[in-house]
Amino acid sequence: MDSATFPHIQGVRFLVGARSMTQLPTTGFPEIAVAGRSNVGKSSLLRTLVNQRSLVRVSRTPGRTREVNFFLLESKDLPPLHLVDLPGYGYASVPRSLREDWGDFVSRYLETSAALSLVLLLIDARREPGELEAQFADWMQGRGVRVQVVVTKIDQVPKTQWGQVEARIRAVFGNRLPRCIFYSSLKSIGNEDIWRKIKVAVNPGPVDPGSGDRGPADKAGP
Ligand SMILES: Nc1nc2c(ncn2[C@@H]2O[C@H](COP(=O)(O)OP(=O)(O)OP(=O)(O)O)[C@@H](O)[C@H]2O)c(=O)[nH]1
Ligand SMILES: [Mg+2]
Repeated sequence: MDSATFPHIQGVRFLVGARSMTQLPTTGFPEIAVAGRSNVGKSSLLRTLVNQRSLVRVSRTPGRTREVNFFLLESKDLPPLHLVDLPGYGYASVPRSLREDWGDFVSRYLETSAALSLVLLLIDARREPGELEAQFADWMQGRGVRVQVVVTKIDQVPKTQWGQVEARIRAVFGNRLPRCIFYSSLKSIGNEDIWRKIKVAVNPGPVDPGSGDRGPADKAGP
């Protein structure tokens, strides 16, 4: 799959910055959400993925994305879908009341959206993945949503150490999740891998046994 030609994007536009359940889009298009700590590179990933520098505001100061931002992506190769930029979590200096507000709404959205097809869970290559990430992945998988770990800012780590980064991720998530994707907005690394996951998530066909994907259909409990 050539990242320059897949998908053939016809249009991407900002739909809404939702702060409450009543503001969520109602079209039912599949949703691809980007989650992770503040400053991990969520907004950067989205604008690199769709190749539109001006699309999503990138933070100069962490904690900048405050709404659940919905973008409509139309392409020749995929059904219309929503890309969803979530507020970062774990940003300590945001006033507690605001954090709780966002938390409530964001949690309710993540818990209840029937259209949520895939969550890209971003982890900074230079940070240890923690309990928050593990809990988040369990929560999403528990409700049948695919989770893909994306290791961001991989340009900051020499290639000889990528194996160690992957081992640290595996130590936290074990085999519950498919292999992580290494990503860099700066160097445009990993876009193809992400599009491949999105394609599978919005067109769930038979599961490729080699892919390590654990979608809702193949997630039989013990
Ligand atoms: N070196 C490097 N820096 C990056 C990369 N992606 C993002 N950054 C930088 O990381 C900072 C945060 O990026 P954002 O995309 O705004 O992060 P975010 O997760 O959306 O942040 P919040 O909206 O605050 O939660 C910015 O200064 C970016 O320039 C990358 O691939 N490599
Ligand atoms: Mg952001």
